[in-house]
Amino acid sequence: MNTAYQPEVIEQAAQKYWQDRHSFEVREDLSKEKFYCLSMLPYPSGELHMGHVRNYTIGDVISRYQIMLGKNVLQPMGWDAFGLPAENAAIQRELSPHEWTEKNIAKMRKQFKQLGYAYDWSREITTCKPEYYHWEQWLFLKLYQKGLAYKKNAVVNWDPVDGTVLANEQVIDGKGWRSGAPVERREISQWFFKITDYADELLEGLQSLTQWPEQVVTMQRNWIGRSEGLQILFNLANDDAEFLEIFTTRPDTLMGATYVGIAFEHPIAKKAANKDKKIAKFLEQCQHTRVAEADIATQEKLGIFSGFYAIHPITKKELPIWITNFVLMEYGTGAVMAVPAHDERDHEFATKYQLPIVPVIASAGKSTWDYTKKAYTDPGILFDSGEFNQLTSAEAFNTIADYLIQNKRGERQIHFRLRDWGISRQRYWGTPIPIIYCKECGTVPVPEEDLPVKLPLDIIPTGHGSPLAKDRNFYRTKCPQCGKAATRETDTMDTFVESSWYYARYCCPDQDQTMLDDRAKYWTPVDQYIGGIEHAVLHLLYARFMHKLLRDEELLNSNEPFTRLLTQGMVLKDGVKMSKSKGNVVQPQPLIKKYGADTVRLFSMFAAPPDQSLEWSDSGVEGAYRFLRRLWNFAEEVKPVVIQLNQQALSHQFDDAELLSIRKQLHTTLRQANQDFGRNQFNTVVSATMIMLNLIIKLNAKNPDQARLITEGLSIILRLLAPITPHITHALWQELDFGEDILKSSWPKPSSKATQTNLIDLIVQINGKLRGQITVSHESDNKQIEEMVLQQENIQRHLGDKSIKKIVIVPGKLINIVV
Ligand code: ANZ
Ligand code: ZN
Repeated sequence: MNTAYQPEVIEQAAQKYWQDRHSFEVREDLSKEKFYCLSMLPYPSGELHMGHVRNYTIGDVISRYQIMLGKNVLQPMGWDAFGLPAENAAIQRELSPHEWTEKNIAKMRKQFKQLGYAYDWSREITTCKPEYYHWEQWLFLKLYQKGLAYKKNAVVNWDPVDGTVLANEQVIDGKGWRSGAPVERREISQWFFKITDYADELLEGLQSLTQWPEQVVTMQRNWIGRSEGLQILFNLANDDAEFLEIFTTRPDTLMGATYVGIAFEHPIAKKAANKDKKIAKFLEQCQHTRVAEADIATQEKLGIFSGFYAIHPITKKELPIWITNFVLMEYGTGAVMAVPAHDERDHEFATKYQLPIVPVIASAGKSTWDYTKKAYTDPGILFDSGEFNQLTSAEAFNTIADYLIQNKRGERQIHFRLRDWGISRQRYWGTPIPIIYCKECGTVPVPEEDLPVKLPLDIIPTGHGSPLAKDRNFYRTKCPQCGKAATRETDTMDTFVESSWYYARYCCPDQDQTMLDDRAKYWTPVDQYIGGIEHAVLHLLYARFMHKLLRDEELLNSNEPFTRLLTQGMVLKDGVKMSKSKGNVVQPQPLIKKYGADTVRLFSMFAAPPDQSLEWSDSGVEGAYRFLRRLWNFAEEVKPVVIQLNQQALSHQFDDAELLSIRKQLHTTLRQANQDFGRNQFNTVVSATMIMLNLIIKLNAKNPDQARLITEGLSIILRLLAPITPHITHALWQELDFGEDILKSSWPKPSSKATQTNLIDLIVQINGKLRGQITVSHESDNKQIEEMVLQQENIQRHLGDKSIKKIVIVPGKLINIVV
């Protein structure tokens, strides 16, 4: 009796099979090659969306494929459980973030299990648990000892009504998200990790990441932003003792400098403001409209003349000093020599404020470039530059640099765009920073043996003030040095800290004596990491930094955390990103219910290559389901014959040309599919299995030779699909008696004998028009070939009842039927 395809039944059975046998729980095993496959851990929002499904299915396909290749595969899962959404939800619903988070995790874990992901659940990590953040605090102390964690003043968004610091996401159009009050910028003391100490290594390490998307490597390189240049000293006019330093990467343009630009926080700007109310007002305005660094380039350029002049170090001319909103205080020296003829920003500003534009560089001596319209920013040859005329930009860089250095007016410098990582958050739902403040002893680190500093769980934040400062039990403590009353740090750590080392902790999640043990050295680096492109810069950079810190603590023994990176494309609906805010989210849950997890997995792998965006399509899901049902029904139909044959099929000698040809197609398709698996191109693997099914479904199972080919074909299709649709393939593998556990079967290899048969493909034409193709044996004579061609269904259709005048055969090439 044939059974119908019932995804619910077979999926539950397969999941139970894996669970009972602990199929995905792994240990270190030196006899096997290890493979660590990791998908970025989710934030437990409570809702699984198609973006998650796609991400986690890609990781699961890769893991299962590697298992079938015989490797020792680790694929863990956990929860990035600290963070603002929990706190916001708690404020809105008046329940503790802890409760909210726990509930969401339970919901999502259940959904993950329904999707059949091959996770080693015994290693599950929840970052808001003390067992986890204990070691983060421990590392903080190590970094503090080394001076790699330190405190300095930094600006925050301050909501004056709620009396609280706001995250950037909580500032909407310059106003607090709850109070609606205009947000102020306040400077407060905060904790930083000294990532800049590792800037050079983080940059150089990029060269070893040959299996990362180039785009991500470029983004990281730009973020680190190494610039070689010159710091130049300018004296101020009317005051020999006063000077100003600028940083430039283009000393070759020095003779074209027409003004100096300074940041509004620059000391000279402050000095100017003391003398002039208009300037003071301008500074205040800058303070309020400050934007993110990324937007500086596009915002309207504003400025005001400071009243001061700088003296050009070579021409001794007086250059006006302008206070501007496009020079950053945090970069270089907070001051630039402006060369409007050769820099776009300087040009835009000079045009707006009618400052002179003096060109000094052209592609070949003098040029036809209209410098009043647009800056010429390429290197070139110098003119109107006195003794430096005729030098190339590169030569001039060095000549001018040497000249200024000799005159003690210049210094070669390397600057990085990268800033130290501000890890302080003035929030409740995060890892407490293990620091105590004592009136007598100052800043005192919590002793290691007092860790973890536990976050109180029973707080329901109100959105006013700092919740941790209000919790007396937490806030008030004793100084570990003098024993007197002291207070705890109420800042918590940026949640990026937890997600920058979790991959290592999965290797030894039960270790309670230290942060990482030798198991972490066995499993790391992660062989394949999968996640969204939105993490291209920060998360990946922080994890790379953390990896180096852990290596320097001798807890790890490699230089980079992730060997190969796949950034999956977005899921779109009608061309726009599927997202809650757009209201176009498709929930996976109802689809799993209707079609089963295998269909959802198959669709998300088939619809596009993993790194490209995927357009959602209901009919595509329907199509995926139909394919699986067709596979199931066919397998059920041929089951009795397959069970009889499945032990011998592979060694059989076929001599029928048509069967040989089909077998050749099966194996060439398999060869391509295997290549595609290797390069994570799963959509074409799926189409390969569709082609294969089409090839064998036409065969007649009653014919013993054809039945053998059906058996071989099915065994290949099932194994190719096993990583993608693990449940149906698990069930059919057993049903057809191929073995007990398809994951333990060997990966199918194309037979070179099958693909190198002495078969040739001939084109079939009717009156010179291409009408088909046939495969014949090398040995077939013309008569046999003619017979075969005329039997072809599509040829018969084209011929209809027309009478054949003659058949021309060009050996090895084509057959032309003349009618
Ligand atoms: C003169 C000049 C002429 C410049 C020219 C460029 C082109 P990167 O490559 O990013 O390091 N600059 C320096 N400090 C700055 C700051 N704090 N805020 C904004 N801009 C600043 O850029 C270095 C260049 O950016 C420097 O070289 C300086 O302008 C500007 F034809 O100096 B340049
Ligand atoms: Zn003390």
